[in-house]
Amino acid sequence: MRLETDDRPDGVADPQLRACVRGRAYLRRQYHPDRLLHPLKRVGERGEGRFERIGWDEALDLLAGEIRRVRDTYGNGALFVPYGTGSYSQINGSQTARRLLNLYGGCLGVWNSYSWGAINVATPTVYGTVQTGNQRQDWLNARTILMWSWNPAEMRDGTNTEWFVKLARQGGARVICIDPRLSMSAAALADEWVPIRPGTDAAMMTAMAWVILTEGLDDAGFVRTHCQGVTPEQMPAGCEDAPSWSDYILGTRDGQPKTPAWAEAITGVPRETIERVAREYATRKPGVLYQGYGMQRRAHGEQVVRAGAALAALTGNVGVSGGWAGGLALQAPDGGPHWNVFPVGANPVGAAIPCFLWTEAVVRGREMGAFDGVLFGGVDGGEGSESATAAVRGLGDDSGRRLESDIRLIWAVASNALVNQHADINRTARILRDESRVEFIAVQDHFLTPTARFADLVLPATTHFETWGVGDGWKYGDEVVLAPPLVEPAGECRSDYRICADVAERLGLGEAYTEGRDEREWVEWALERWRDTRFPDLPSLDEWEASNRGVHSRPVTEPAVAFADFREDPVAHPLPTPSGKIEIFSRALHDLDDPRIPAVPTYLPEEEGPFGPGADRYPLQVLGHHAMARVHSIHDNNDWLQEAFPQRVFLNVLDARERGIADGDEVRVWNDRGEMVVRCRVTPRIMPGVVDIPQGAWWSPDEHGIDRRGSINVLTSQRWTALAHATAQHTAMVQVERWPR
Ligand SMILES: Nc1nc2c(c(=O)[nH]1)N[C@H]1C(S)=C(S)[C@@H](COP(=O)(O)OP(=O)(O)OC[C@H]3O[C@@H](n4cnc5c(=O)[nH]c(N)nc54)[C@H](O)[C@@H]3O)O[C@H]1N2
Ligand SMILES: Nc1nc2c(c(=O)[nH]1)N[C@H]1C(S)=C(S)[C@@H](COP(=O)(O)OP(=O)(O)OC[C@H]3O[C@@H](n4cnc5c(=O)[nH]c(N)nc54)[C@H](O)[C@@H]3O)O[C@H]1N2
Ligand SMILES: [Mo]
Repeated sequence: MRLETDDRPDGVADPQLRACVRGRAYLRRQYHPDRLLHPLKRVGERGEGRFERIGWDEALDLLAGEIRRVRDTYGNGALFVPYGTGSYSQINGSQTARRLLNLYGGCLGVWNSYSWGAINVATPTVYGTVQTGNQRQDWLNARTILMWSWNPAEMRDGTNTEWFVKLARQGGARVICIDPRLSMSAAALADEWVPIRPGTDAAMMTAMAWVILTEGLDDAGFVRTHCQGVTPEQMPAGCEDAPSWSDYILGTRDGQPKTPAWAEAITGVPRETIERVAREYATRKPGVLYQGYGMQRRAHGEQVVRAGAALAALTGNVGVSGGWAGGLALQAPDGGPHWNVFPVGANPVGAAIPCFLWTEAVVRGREMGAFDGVLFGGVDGGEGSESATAAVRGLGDDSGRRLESDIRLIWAVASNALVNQHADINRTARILRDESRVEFIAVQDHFLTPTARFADLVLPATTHFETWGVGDGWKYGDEVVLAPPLVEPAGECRSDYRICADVAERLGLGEAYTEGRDEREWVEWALERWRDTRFPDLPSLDEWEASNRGVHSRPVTEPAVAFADFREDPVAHPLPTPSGKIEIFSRALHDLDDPRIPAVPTYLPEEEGPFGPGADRYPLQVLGHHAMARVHSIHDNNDWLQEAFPQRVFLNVLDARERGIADGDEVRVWNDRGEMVVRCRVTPRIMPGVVDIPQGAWWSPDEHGIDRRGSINVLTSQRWTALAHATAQHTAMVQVERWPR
């Protein structure tokens, strides 16, 4: 079989979905000699990776039997399907297992994501919704674009997103990239790179606000009519004495004006640069301050989200064409192509943990309540304003309710987040090895991943080339993508849907699960849903198949602008916030009365950071960016991509010289949580004091437990953010030395 890219006619309203390097290299993965071909049962110790081949009947009996046993012993709340993004097809991936367990009386739910944990919760505290984005075509109207912690040239943020930035720049926008790394985006898309010390962006943003306020560059009219809490006159009733955002910026209460000089010492960005970027953003309007997610996967991730959105409001860039409100920025007005139509059903257990806290739910589930971010009462699922707002409400009010059980059974479908993608791998591995905690682990994947090595039962799944599927454009773009089976399943592989249907049969739920449909009929079912909602012209599946095309799109001729009606008339079209305005001061946060969750956007220093107590032993900040070679851990075993993008520890020339390290040397990277030995790349494309280990390499410990492949999560920590209970994986400090010493 050959793979080709989309070659429909091209244009701004309806661009071709141009294949990325990972897509083009997919055949090497599809026909990989290490594909799982048969069900496997563990024979060695858990995590050791020794298995024996078994038949499908034995495998399905075992899984169904364990689900029943654990349910009967501990209740449905002991069953758990972890976060997993491996499949973006409606009828494959983890939702197929969720549907089954929900029919079987439910399971412990998850909400939020590893991707957008903090931004998903922080955005509604400002705007009341996560649908804060204009459609990308509108970037062509921008005059300034700040790519803040945003790297779309390398990380796929909707197909063609980087192309739209390029077009905007060709049309006259000035583009500035603010990132500790001279990323591919900084190199290829930007006029200027501003390196910044990781975790300090909120300080630079605050100093920009200082410049804008003290030089009178703010849009005072917009602030007066559309915002809450920028100035002391704008405080909500009952909070008149609390500090407003300008009190914080000007230092009227704490005596510290947040000047560019103040921020320079924190961020490492020269004060003149901060002043210039502030003036440019406030005067070269309209402007986009795009908030990437790298900087919110950190200890105080919520603050940087709120600060960036506040800058957009302060400069009146909200609700205008060419502007950008900031925040999570799903497309207005309806969230864009980002839906799950496959019916997982209601979860009778009615409790969902923040996805990042699953190891906590293994160790101390029965102690976990709303203060741990647990949502009770039926709010389940991934992202969304509803769950985010419910979580904030829940923090302040502990009803005394707890989870009914610790996690006792894990069924991981399309997930490498049990081990590889979750933080602090060595800790996770210790927890999973203890069979007195999680009693049964089933993993469904294409390869024996680091997660699958911890399974008691491994089930081989088909790839999206081997079964029916259908997906959408993910976040930006407006299209439905059909994925028909193109090749026969490898070995004995079965689709996720078929596996779940067969387990359902054994639990007496066969008919309830399938409703009489096979994979193809569920695709038809999904198309009908979309035809009734967003894509009225969607062909029938028969017609679509006959056309021999894979993509159905809805051209964007008049790009939507988020909050345009609110901008026009804030009284007639209030925001879904408590005040109806943009809440720079949030009363809901104020009422939490927690210094880690201030009511106005605030720079909070990271405890594990260059100014923190451990910096003498571990002086370097470590990041793991989303790299071109992989989708997380997917493709780590793809030889073409490995050849083009070998895994390296990226290290600045000055840091290397200080340690006697030369380009290409093996280096040891370590902290108290773990260590690795990998080759390094010495480069000026990362700022001094920061090292980058692209996330997603498969954890490969040697006999001493030292990772030999560069799997960053041996170094990251299980710390979560205060408000969202979101992952803070990018906040970690390490030391580096030449290896062998
Ligand atoms: N090729 C590829 N594309 C992907 C993925 C992939 O694995 N591979 N994963 C997809 C998924 S699921 C997601 S959630 C998204 C993730 O998208 P992001 O989270 O936005 O990606 P990251 O690479 O983590 O971070 C973006 C940039 O932020 C920088 N950065 C890190 N910390 C800081 C900081 O403190 N301050 C500043 N200013 N910059 C910082 C990094 O150097 C990086 O260049 O990507 C999606 N697209
Ligand atoms: N340090 C650090 N850690 C991170 C991040 C970071 O920035 N830094 N990013 C985080 C983010 S944003 C995310 S989204 C997570 C991602 O974490 P995961 O969702 O675990 O993502 P993947 O590593 O891509 O693992 C997906 C697995 O699904 C399998 N798979 C693919 N298709 C199918 C299918 O159709 N069926 C089945 N059964 N299996 C399939 C793949 O082989 C792969 O093993 O990682 C998080 N971890
Ligand atoms: Mo993600």
